Amino acid sequence: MARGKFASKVPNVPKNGMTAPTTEQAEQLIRDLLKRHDTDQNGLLDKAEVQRAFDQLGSVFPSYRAYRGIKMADDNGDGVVDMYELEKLVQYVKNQNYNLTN
Ligand SMILES: [Ca+2]
Ligand SMILES: [Ca+2]
Repeated sequence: MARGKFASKVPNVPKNGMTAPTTEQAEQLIRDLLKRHDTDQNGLLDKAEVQRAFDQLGSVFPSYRAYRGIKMADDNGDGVVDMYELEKLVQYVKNQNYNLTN
């Protein structure tokens, strides 16, 4: 692992000026958070589970975000996010710039 590479990456700096986690850290935080919300542990995130994840992230419209996030990530169109589609949902969440340090 070339650790030095990360130093040249500019992380998303939130407007409040606090130090943001690196992109990789942020993605890992989001991934962990989403997986924790697979409450029935069937390896799939349904809308209710994704909605609770957005709720925890502080989304004002967790229901809307869950709908949009699943629509974007759901490659096979079964209405739930599997662990292969999870990475797309991670990207979606990351692009919303939630404060992940809470
Ligand atoms: Ca589930
Ligand atoms: Ca799917």
